[in-house]
Amino acid sequence: MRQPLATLLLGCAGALLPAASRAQLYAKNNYAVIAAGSTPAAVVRAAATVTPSARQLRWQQLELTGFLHFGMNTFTNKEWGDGTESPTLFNPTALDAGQWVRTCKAGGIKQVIITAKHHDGFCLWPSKFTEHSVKNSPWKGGKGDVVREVADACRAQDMGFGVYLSPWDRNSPYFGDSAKYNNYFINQLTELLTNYGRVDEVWFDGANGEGPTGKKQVYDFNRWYALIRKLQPTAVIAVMGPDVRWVGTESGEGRTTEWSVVPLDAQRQDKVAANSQQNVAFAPKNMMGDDLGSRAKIKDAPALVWYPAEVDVSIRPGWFYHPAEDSQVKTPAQLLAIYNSSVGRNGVLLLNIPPDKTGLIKQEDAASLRGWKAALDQTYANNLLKSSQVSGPNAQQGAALLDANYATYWTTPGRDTTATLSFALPAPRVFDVLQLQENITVGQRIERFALEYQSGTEWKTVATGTTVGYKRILKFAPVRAQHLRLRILSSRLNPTLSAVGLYKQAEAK
Ligand code: FUL
Repeated sequence: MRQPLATLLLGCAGALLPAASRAQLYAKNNYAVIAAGSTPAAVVRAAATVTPSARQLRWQQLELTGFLHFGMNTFTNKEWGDGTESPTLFNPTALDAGQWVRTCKAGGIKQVIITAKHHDGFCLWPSKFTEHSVKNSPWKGGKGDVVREVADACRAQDMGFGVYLSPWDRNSPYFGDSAKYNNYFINQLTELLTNYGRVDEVWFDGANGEGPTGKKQVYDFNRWYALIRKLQPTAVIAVMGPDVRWVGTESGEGRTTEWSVVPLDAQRQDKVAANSQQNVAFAPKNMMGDDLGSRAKIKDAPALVWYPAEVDVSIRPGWFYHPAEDSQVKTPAQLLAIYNSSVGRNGVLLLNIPPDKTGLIKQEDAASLRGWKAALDQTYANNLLKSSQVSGPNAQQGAALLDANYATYWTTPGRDTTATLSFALPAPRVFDVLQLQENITVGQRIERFALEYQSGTEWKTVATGTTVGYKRILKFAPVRAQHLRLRILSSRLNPTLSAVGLYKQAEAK
């Protein structure tokens, strides 16, 4: 049964959203309500014209964001604290948020998120609403504010700034007393959203390890979202939020078929929570369904939303710093593989780099980030298609495929669902990476494609893929060729491409 829009859009938690809050939560063309009796073809066309909001587009174009897990767990050497830890344990001796942001920036990261409050409830800022915070720690004589230091460093270094605020709070006496805790949470959010300048991302974790006999807290998400939209209208709200979807794994591997347009059901808070961490014995979670937005998945959806994937993974085995993991920092080559399977699969990578007990990111992590960035820069410095001759439908738009401007793009003249673009290089070249970008400002459309090269009189397949979205990267065994063709084998509406590139992947050292 189809339902009216009012009950659909984030009415999922049970509440009915008034028109004013709906307008605040979603942007125009950010969702599509499917009329009762729509044909499968009409649903597919509707899906092809859902587009990101301005805040989602900005976020997607960052490609690389950083997570800074730092807090009480750093000092107790744990992943999940239980909230009984004494604030006196928090005492970094050399904390330098400037170094955190610089190190992330040197790795190509464009925005960082600080764990302002993790599940143990300890606040990295001197919240007026609890004693469980840095204000009762020996650090800077109780006058310190980690959130401020990170926010200031981001502003000084032209980096985006985000906050992680755990809904699950194992310290707060209000947790489980729903109305009181929601007010407490609103007060904390207000502090974070009003005292630190612009906030670009608010990250709500779905984790909750209370178990069946534990405290039952009903979060008033819609009230939290309305506050964020009012105080920080350009911030994306991630995971337990309407703008950014958790990809479903903490491995760094996104789906090979990743649609940013999915049935609205994917935003149901109870579903997100059920798929999040629930076990106090911490283990990275893996909750990947293979595909969320194919024709089969959307055909009966009452509404579709632009809800893109964020791939979060730690540079170390744990989210927080542990000395025993110094030898297990991911190598530049591992980070490169993660880049290909996250950014290269229509996702944004959220890479966690945890500062240590002194309050600094370790040299091991910084060196890996530098090596990774050098390999990325070297790989993508030279698009081998740059001086090729492009032929096919609307070939006069070929320059748009090869320039560095995302906003300019190629498309077919009609409402085609297939197309072939041919590229003739001045001479044969060796490559092992294909990179494609759709212009998502008009929608995500491509469903299947193949890259082929000419070998004598034959055309041979180099690689095939399904979705493209904001960015798709395919890595394959090196091929030497001069004549290539990109075949779009299926598209929901006339396909668009902002960029096509062939590269030779540099070695990561
Ligand atoms: C999970 C949390 O339980 C982990 O501690 C970590 O913060 C990760 C990013 O999200 O749900």
